[in-house]
Amino acid sequence: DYVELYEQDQAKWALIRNVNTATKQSTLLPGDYVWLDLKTGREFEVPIGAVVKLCDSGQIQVLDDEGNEHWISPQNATNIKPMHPTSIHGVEDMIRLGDLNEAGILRNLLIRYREKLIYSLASYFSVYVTLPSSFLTSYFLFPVKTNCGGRTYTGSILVAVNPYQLLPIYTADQIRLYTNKKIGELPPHIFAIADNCYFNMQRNNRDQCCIISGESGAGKTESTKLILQFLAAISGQHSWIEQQVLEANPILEAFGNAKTIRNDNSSRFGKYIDIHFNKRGAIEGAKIEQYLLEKSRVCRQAFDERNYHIFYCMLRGMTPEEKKRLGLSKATDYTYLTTGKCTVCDGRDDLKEYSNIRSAMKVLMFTDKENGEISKLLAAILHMGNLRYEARTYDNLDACEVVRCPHLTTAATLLEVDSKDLMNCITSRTLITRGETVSTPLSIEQALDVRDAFVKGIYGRLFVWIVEKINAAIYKPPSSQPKYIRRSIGLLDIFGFENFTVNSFEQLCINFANENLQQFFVRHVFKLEQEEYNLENINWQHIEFTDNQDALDMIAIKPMNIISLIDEESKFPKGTDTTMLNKLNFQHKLHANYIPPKNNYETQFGIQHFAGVVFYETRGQCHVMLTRRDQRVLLGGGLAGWKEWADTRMNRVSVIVSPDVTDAAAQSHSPLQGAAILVNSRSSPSSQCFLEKNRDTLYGDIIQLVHSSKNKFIKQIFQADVAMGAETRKRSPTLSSQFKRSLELLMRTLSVCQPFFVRCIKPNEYKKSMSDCDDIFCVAAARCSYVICVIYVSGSRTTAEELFKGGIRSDDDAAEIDVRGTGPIGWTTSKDPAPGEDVAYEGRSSVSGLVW
Ligand code: AOV
Ligand code: MG
Repeated sequence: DYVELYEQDQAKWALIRNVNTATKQSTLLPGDYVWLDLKTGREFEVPIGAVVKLCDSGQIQVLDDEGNEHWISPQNATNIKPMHPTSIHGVEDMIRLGDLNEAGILRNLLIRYREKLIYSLASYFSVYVTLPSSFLTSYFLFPVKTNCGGRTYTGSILVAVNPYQLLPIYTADQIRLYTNKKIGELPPHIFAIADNCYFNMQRNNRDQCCIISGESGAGKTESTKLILQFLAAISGQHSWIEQQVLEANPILEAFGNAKTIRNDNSSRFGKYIDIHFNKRGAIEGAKIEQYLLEKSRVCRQAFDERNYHIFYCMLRGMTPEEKKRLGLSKATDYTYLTTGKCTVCDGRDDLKEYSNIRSAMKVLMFTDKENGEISKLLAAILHMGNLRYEARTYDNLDACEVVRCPHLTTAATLLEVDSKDLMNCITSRTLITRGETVSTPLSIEQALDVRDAFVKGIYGRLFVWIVEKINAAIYKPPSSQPKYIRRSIGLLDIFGFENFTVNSFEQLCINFANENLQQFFVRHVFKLEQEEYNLENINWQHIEFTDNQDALDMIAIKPMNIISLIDEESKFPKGTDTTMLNKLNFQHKLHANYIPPKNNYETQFGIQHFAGVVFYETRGQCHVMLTRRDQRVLLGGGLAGWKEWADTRMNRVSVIVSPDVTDAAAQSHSPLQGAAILVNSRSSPSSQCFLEKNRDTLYGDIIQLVHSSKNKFIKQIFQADVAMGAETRKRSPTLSSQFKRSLELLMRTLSVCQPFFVRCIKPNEYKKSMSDCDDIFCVAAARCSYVICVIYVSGSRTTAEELFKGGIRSDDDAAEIDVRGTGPIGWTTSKDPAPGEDVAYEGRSSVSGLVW
């Protein structure tokens, strides 16, 4: 049908085109629709739709889609083109667009969105997209004319634009309406995808999967939940197991989601839910796979972001007695919950959520005892975060002590360890050299790192335990009945492509995952199709497409790939960020997808991903740190917000400049004032750097401490670590190799399924509903969602450098520091301090900055 429609449209279109070229603009009449290419020079520029209002003595007045009027003179006639009839009111399946280009797709999404039609289809049996070297994407039609082997279409991508409001389209009636229909029979809907998954599974006796992608806040998690809801409704009889599968979500979200600047309920982990169906097509169980929880969030959040929901819910929802038992008070009292200066989230009721979480946990068979143990660990984390340190010097070594306070003893009690042992563990480190054990003190910075690593270790393992617990309730091993093979539908809700001001190891992993998915998509839509057509001797026009195989090879597949080099360096005792970067450069500097640092000072490397270039910072975060000899903190002015946080953290001020400094923070804190020295941790031992993040190991002392605990639960979640022994632990798989392996497994699972693709799109950056549709309407988002094969460069590039533009001035003008910067987090002072040097500004009170 599509071919026919396409041909009809083409014929009409050719007619219009001929008429127009023959008579130029004179054919335009009021009421006609046109494309207007305004050439404003904006970054993401595409022609915009407009309607002709007046034609007056050669001039044409038009009203564009954004409501602006323009006068166009015939000289500018090249900027104006008639619109294809299909683009005027929009079409459900974008393959039908006569103007099948970026502008056409975007306008189609826009006008449908304005009518609250958030779903559209992009059938790809005949449309595909290619990305030429120019920025604008061009489109080719793929006319499949001959024998299609009985196929009506190859597949469709569902495009979903986030409505940011509850639409009345998810009712039981709608579920019934969409049950057992062909795609295209009813208006596009997420339920249509779910329905097709289900009936395809039944009809073809094949496993299905649904790959849901899009940038943060675009609606992936909500789409996943809607598909689950649909499947639960059509599969059956409101069984206990169905309810359990549905109730797994609130628990996962409580522990794995958080408010970020992009999404109030952002998933900070990836997940694959495999839903199993029995012979009769009823849900008989499910299995959840989780990927790479963002652990750093437990200790630190960017401005205006929160820690994981569970902490705030717990503090709002627990009874006073429960809180008393755990020594807890309110969210604002905890350092770990306030580094983003935000403890509440509009539109979220933490109190109500807490009771939902608790009841979900009941459904999934968490015992009261287990819940109690989980709360104890969460409380211990909060107490640990409130510990304060004081600097000391022993034998000329930098050392520190934990200031005696109730938090230390409470944390120790909750973890059921000796408080002295706990203190020793986080202020010193045992080294074994030539059979002798020596205890060396840790500096404040190292001590903070060790403590944070411990806390992240606890939370990460707790999360894994929770997922296992859920699986224990919902997963049923396949029955041993010989004839029947159980069928399943898998839903993949993974973190989208990320490109921040400063990107680190996590972004590399996330983007690597997205490269994999893109390759899967490309293979499925283009490569395999072509091979099949060749086999079937179908006459098809050669199509070009952007294959990201090269990038993927460089990142993780070919010998000496980036991940393997990072891994090798992580295992190498003398490896540092610098040696790692050198190896990467040496190996890949000539690769088309690799962008080496411009000079020896730069500490970042770039990768040309399918969705744009991303620069990865190999070094730890850079710090602003400031002390005065009398320990009085000098930061003031615009940094007030950060100061409080820093104050509670330690006597000295340490402000993390990046990547935590967000655009929002920059606005509210600029101009930054206060004496500050931007300190750069060139060879930081900090857990923030690439290699350390990849190693992801805990010191033996910590494991020893856990081993000594009387708390069975913590011992259980650390079981594997304790069992390992020091030597094996050193050789235990790095984070990236684990992640790579789980991705390989995932890709293998997906490759035997029939896939469906859902591309979620975010209409604006403000988490707002219909009224606020970005003027350029998410061109960037559309790209990122690969509706249009993507180029996406994340919006603004606020860097520490810009942030500190104009220099930082101290309260008493003690030192004026000119922060010029070489890279995004580069810095210089009027007198460059060397790492480790204590800089005092002569003749000016007693300001000093410590460089480390
Ligand atoms: P994400 O999963 O794609 O982001 P979500 O699915 O959490 O994004 O969606 C973000 C928010 O958008 C939700 O909390 C809803 O308020 C709203 N929303 C999304 N889809 C719908 C819909 N169909 N109807 C109504 N509201 C919707 V992230 O997890 O951050 O990448 O890591
Ligand atoms: Mg999500």
